[in-house]
Amino acid sequence: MITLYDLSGKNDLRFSPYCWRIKYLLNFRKIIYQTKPTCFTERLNNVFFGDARLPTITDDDIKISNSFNIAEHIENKYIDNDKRIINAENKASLYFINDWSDYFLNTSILERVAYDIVNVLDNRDIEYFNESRSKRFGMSPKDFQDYNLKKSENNFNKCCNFLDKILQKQSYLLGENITYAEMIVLGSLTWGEKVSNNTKIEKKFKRLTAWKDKLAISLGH
Ligand SMILES: N[C@@H](CCC(=O)N[C@@H](CS)C(=O)NCC(=O)O)C(=O)O
Repeated sequence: MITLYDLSGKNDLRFSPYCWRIKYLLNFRKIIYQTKPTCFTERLNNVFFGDARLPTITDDDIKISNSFNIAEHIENKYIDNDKRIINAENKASLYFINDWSDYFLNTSILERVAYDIVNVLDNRDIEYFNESRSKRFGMSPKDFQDYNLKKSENNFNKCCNFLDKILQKQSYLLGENITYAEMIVLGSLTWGEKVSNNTKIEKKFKRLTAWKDKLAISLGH
């Protein structure tokens, strides 16, 4: 049985974009799994994790980290070759979407939610988060979010616009079928929604909204 070490916050809120990618894939595949709520500081200095981040899974006697590697493992182990949604034909495109989401979509979300995250953290994580993120942003999470919300450009809307444009041409991000690209992007959008009200998708992005609603059924979000 798969055990997923899943980032958790206050009141057991699960908010990691990368963990959601894996939960959406497991739901889509109807694979039974259990989650172990894990806060940031439980991962730190823990020999079980070492350098590994969340999500980390164990599956029987193996341990895997990094959402893309975990997704590949799940597909390769549990799904027949011809039905896999990560395969030789689409892997390069999936790498592209994965990196685009991490560098552009996730950054555009973080700009708008960095301080709101503090309010949903497990109490044990607040000091660690403030210190590590202040170092990364060069300012406190509060100043970082305030600064970005005041900017005239809204990078999150730019990303929504990009996704909406793709979905005007096709039903799913890579064509007419669900692939792991759906889980990647939906995981990021879910992260924003779980922690803040600042990344609601605007009504004008009709195709993106319809795509998200449609996935609620197959991915259980
Ligand atoms: N590229 C990795 C990123 C994983 C990642 O950064 N996870 C975050 C949680 S959302 C983490 O574990 N952060 C640890 C920390 O900031 O201390 C993946 O796709 O799994």
